[in-house]
Amino acid sequence: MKPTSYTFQTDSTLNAEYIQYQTQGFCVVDEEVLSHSEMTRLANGTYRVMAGNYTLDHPPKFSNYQPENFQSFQQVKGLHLCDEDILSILHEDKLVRRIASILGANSLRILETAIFIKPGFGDPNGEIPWHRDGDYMKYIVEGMAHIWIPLEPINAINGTLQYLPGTHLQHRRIPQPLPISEQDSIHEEYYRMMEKLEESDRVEMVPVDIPWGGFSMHHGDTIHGSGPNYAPTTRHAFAFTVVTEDLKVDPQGFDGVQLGHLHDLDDPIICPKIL
Ligand SMILES: O=C(O)CCC(=O)C(=O)O
Repeated sequence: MKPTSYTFQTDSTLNAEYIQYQTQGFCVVDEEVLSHSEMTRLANGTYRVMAGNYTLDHPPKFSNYQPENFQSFQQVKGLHLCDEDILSILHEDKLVRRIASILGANSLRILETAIFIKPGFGDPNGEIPWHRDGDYMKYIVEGMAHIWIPLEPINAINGTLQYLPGTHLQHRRIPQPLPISEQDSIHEEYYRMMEKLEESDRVEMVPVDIPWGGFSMHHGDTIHGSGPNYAPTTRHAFAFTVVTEDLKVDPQGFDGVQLGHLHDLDDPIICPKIL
């Protein structure tokens, strides 16, 4: 099956986004929810943290970022603890209410924040292999979602996120991707997974187009990844994880991220309430 470029139309009734999220396991908001000045503040706050300048006097929880490394995918986590502007943008009413409406949630708390830095010039080391976030966070059983805000307008050329729709649903939980370290490339792995399936069970690979100020959201069990960035510039995407009032935890569940989330859930500074 040939991958196709795909952009969801945002319906004027927000309920359509809720249905899309429930049935596809992701939702793309391809319109300016955050304004030009809010995006500038979010981007500048992120670049400040990457440069080691923390307006909230706190370093990130995790970072493998090295400014001289233009060849591999890098990430920094826990940015809302470091920068005032980042924290304030994540409280923006328009953003928070849109996320809540997509999830059908009444209350939201931030569990984690991250910046994903992808090198340009089509470097294959910039690829993010197919994975389910939930596989690394088995201690969250229910009530979690991931929001991905590209800091540059993004599409299939500059390393956008790609989803395999419907793969969050229990009866569609095939195919399981190979472990990240064993995948050759997202295209090869996609064809390997799909060829195991009957034609009617195969799913499209969906690269998302998002303008500046828009975002995408995915369920913890939705398979996703991202391809190379062919632009001559580095690609930056800000992401954050929220938990809702439906949160259910399993303290014995596998913790592949080891950032102390279970311990911090009731800490209003580390996991602030945004709705
Ligand atoms: O930024 C990327 O390319 C990958 C991000 C990702 O895997 C995620 O937000 O869960």
